Amino acid sequence: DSFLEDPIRRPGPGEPSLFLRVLDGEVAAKPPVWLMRQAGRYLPEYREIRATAPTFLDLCYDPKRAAEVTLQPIRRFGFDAAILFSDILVVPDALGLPTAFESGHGPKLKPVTTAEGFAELHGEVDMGRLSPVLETVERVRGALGPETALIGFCGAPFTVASYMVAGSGTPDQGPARDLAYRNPELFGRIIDRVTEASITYLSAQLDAGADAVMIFDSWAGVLPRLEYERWSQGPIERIVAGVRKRRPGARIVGFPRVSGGQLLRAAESGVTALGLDIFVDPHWADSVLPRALPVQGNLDPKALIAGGRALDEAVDDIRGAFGRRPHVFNLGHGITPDTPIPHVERLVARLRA
Ligand code: 1CP
Repeated sequence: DSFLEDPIRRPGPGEPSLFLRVLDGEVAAKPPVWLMRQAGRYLPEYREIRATAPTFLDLCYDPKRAAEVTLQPIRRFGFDAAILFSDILVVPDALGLPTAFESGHGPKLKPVTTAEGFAELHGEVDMGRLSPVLETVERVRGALGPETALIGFCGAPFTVASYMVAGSGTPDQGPARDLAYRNPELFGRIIDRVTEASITYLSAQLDAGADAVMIFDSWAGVLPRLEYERWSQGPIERIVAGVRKRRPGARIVGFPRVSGGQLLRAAESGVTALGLDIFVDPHWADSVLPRALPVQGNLDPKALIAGGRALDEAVDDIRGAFGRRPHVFNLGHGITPDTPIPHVERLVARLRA
């Protein structure tokens, strides 16, 4: 494969992954780097393959093509980690909830708002439905050298449930928050079903060859303390414990998009490392988080679009803040389609200079 000769890669082909060493507690002189949503529309080679699949979900369930788009950013930029190409909403889909992605309109699911609606879900996640995703993991792991880690993922129960209740994206997950107050018993059953499914699904991804898994809790920040504890923190702790019971030592990265005290709580959930979003001040985070806890993040995707001096300054500020702890460089949110490819190259070159 051409990317094995890429001169910007460190460590060399066949050497152990720097990403995994940092998750295991090493402070690297030059941080490993990957970018959330790194397989995506800013890449012409992604757009070409995306155009051959009728829907986004078809691409997620096509192991050959999903593996190919997972590998594209590794070939082009030599990132230290690949992330499985899929979506957090394949879990509701595999729980029997009709799930679709309409081009340009985001996800559409059949909303679950009543006991009758909940009763239509499968009792357990249908792993047959998810077997193409696990085949993608196997294919990607087989194509990568040991110097590149493979990250699997799922959504956190609150974030996934919020789409199941609303049936689509919303500005602030109002429908899920209302249901959680109005009918906590029903909302709790949805959360529990997703929690169990996530334990099964993440364990299967690790068995298929994922080196680490990430739990995306993109919407936890809309919850006040008591609701956060009940619907976000508790279920994530159960996932961490459940996966580790099956897979002792499993590396699990949390991505709680929360602020202040809840970030400190998230650090206590048992995760191996914490992903930080763009609103977290890296200097503050470094001063309050446990000294040995690895962190990941948290460049503003807008700085990557801007490029030039603004990009360099933002990168150096984050590196400076996290220079004394295990740190994986990443964005604080997903890369967007309008990101110039030369700016991504500039970022990687600066981190490795
Ligand atoms: O072609 C298209 O229209 C599909 C766009 C797309 C892509 C490329 C969606 C729809 N999902 C994805 C991939 C995806 N989603 C990955 C792949 C790995 C990567 O390269 O990083 C991952 C990790 C996700 C995770 C995800 N999906 C999250 C959590 C992270 C985040 O961005 O906050 C969430 C909230 C989703 C739901 C989702 N899927 C897609 C969209 C447009 C959305 C957001 C819907 C909304 O809230 O309006």
